[in-house]
Amino acid sequence: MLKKITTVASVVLLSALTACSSGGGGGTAPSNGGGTITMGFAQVGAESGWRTANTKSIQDEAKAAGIDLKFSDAQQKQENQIKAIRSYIQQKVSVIAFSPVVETGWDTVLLEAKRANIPVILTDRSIDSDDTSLYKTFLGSDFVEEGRKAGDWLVANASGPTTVVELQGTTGAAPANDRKKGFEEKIAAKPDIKVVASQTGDFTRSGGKQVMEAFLKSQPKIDVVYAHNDDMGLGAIEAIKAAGKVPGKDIKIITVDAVKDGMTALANGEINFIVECNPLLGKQLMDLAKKVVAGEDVPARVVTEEGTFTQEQAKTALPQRQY
Ligand code: GZL
Repeated sequence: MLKKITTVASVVLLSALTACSSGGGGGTAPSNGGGTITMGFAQVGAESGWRTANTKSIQDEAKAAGIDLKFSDAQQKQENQIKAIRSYIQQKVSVIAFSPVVETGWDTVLLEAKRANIPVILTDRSIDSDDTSLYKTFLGSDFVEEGRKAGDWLVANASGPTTVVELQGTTGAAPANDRKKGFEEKIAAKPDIKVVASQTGDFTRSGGKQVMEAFLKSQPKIDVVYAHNDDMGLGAIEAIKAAGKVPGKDIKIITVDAVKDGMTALANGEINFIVECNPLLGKQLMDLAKKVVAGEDVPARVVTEEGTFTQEQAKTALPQRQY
């Protein structure tokens, strides 16, 4: 079980990793002749509060930067993202940016973009490819570090045998793979902490609720829920309440994102700890796009800044939260 919750404030500020981009994009980026930059953006979907905030940031910052944005929502289907990227290639946009719904299966379409001399920027999620020339840079969080922060909190706050159920993100997605990896790395320090069940809830509230209902039926004892995002954690809260238990007390909950609904549940004591994942990537993306189109070098990797929140910190932070 968990010891009395202690508050551990930890804000880790990660700055851009400086390294010349190894990404080629097939020679220099198409000359834009100083005209309006057009960006084709293939978004994952609208599956969570985080995604909604991320989309708004991209649309608002494109407008502010004077970049003509072509935007598509793939409803979390890789084939739809690939179709969107192909349409941007046909439209001869200046630059393509996207958040890959899963890590694999991108080399063919990104090679088509490279041959069309259209530079590609990865945002939010990365891909698992040996060919780093397929994209200019990857702007987004370190998901393994996010998993480590969640695991560190549990190790610091658990005592004695502690059973954990895990609500994983979308199968094959970088945040799902990496948040699991970082969490497991840290809880290995305390063998008394055991993940007894782990299943995807696809980053959605309904998915988190359905999986948690099944866990509550199949698991004799659950001390902690580790949800890869707030939305699945909020779905789990509904299931826990319907089972007559008190979320945040009978069953502790750790989530990732720190969107408003999650932070509200944290401040109310229904969630115990949240690791922030910053969705406000729009400004950095537009700055990177201008450099890439101008043929300037950009860092191969830009890590976003983000922290963590305890229940006390959420009460203070909530009024200032933008999303
Ligand atoms: C993380 C992002 C994840 C969020 C989820 O950067 O890809 O996808 O954590 C979202 O809320 O659905």
